[in-house]
Amino acid sequence: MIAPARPDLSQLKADYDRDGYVVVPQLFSPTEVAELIAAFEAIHHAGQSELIHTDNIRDARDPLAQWPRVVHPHRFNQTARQHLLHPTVHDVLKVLLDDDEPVAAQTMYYFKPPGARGQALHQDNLYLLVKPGTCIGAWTAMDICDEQNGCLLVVPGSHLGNLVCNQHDADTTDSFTPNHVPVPKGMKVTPVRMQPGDTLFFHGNIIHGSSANRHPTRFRRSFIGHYAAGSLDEISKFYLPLVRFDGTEVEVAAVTGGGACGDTWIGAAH
Ligand SMILES: O=C(O)CCC(=O)C(=O)O
Repeated sequence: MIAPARPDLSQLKADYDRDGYVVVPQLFSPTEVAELIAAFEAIHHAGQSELIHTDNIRDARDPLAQWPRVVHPHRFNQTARQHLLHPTVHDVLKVLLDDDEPVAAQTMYYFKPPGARGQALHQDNLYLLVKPGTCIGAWTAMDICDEQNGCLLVVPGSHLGNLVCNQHDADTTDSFTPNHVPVPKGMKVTPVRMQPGDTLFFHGNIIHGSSANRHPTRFRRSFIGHYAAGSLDEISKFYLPLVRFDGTEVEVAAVTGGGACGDTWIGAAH
């Protein structure tokens, strides 16, 4: 097997600063992808995915009721924790964070089976409330992701704007979240097509989301970590304790409000 080339970190940083996101192809090896898929199949079949989220599920036949996403699996599953702290993810984050040592705040795993609704356009730092605003997501594809099965959508350059608290109603036939952030004038929604093992790094202020999985048979599984610069002052309480890349845990000041990405936002004491 040909080992994936080490990413050109200075080019990644330039692209990330300009667009608010960047994809590192094949950051996770086929073995690592297979380990994650197996771990989350087991979590699903053990019923550990029904943690805290209702996700505006309609009824028991809703694909999201049958395959609920998993939030914070690093708190109870070693495979999730180990991949959250992946050494290459660390190296990329460190460059994107101008050499600040990253800390991990959240893991999520989306199964997104055929027919599942997506997540309307939003900005993650409205949920994490990281201050200063250094929040970064690392979203790794477990399957081929494209427009048919509801790949991630980003609005390049939108990370340079502020958080938009005044949101609009979303189309809840396409999204399990009820609100969306409008696309700023002159900007465009761009689909991010990915292969299994590719990791998309995206800024906490970038407007992003996904549409429903309209493919008749393909899942769109993804493993997601959220991170911040270790010099942060505060974060929403939901994300504490944070985890350093050496595995130790750390507390910082907790902000009221925020919550798991995708939960209806209940407002924060800014
Ligand atoms: O995977 C998706 O459809 C949305 C994920 C997302 O918005 C996020 O990880 O912040």
